[in-house]
Amino acid sequence: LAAVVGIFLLAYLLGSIPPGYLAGRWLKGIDIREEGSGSTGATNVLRTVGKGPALVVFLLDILKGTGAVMLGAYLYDQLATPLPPLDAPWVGCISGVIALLGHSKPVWLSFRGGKSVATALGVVFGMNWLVALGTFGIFGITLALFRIVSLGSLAGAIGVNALMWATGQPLAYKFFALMSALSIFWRHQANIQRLVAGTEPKIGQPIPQKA
Ligand code: NKO
Repeated sequence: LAAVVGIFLLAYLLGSIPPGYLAGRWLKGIDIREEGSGSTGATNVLRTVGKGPALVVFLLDILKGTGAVMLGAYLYDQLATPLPPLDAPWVGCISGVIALLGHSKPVWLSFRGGKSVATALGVVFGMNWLVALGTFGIFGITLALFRIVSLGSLAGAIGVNALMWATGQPLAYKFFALMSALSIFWRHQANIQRLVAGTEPKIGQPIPQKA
């Protein structure tokens, strides 16, 4: 049991590494959580730091999720005494959810982090790369059509559930997709309000000041 707790702790720590925050600190000397949308995600890095850093943050945030799910399932597989009813997909799912928690609620940053989009995509990459590619495709098409990142993220969060079911993934993966969609929608409340009001900024644009 201690080993399983260790695996999940590792997933949290991995998720809580904050590339977006460090980009702001190191490159511009700012606390990115006080700028733009206040998120430590790649979109806010693009908005407040720059294009190159945003791409690096995006890739690192993905890698954190992929690392958490792959490492979790691998380490669990190495255990001499597996704990039923947990099997590798469920350990991957739980590691993934915990990595999202680490990303959005990092202990280092008084629990204020990102919106769990890129890290969730990374977890899905660790589960099934074709589903992840499809999800990224849905995001990309939505972004190309509307030029609004948050809308793409929300479309991807719905789409990943459809793709998990359409391709007959393990129940644990479907469950992860549902949990991450709920988490993503929850963390995009301010974005959804602006989308409805028609004031959500296009990619790279500043957040409008409230009247
Ligand atoms: O600052 O509030 P903001 O405008 O920044 O940010 C809104 C944005 C927050 O997300 C990010 C992460 C980087 C965006 C790149 C996303 C690429 C892939 C999208 C996959 C879609 C959803 C995945 C669900 C998987 C379970 O939204």
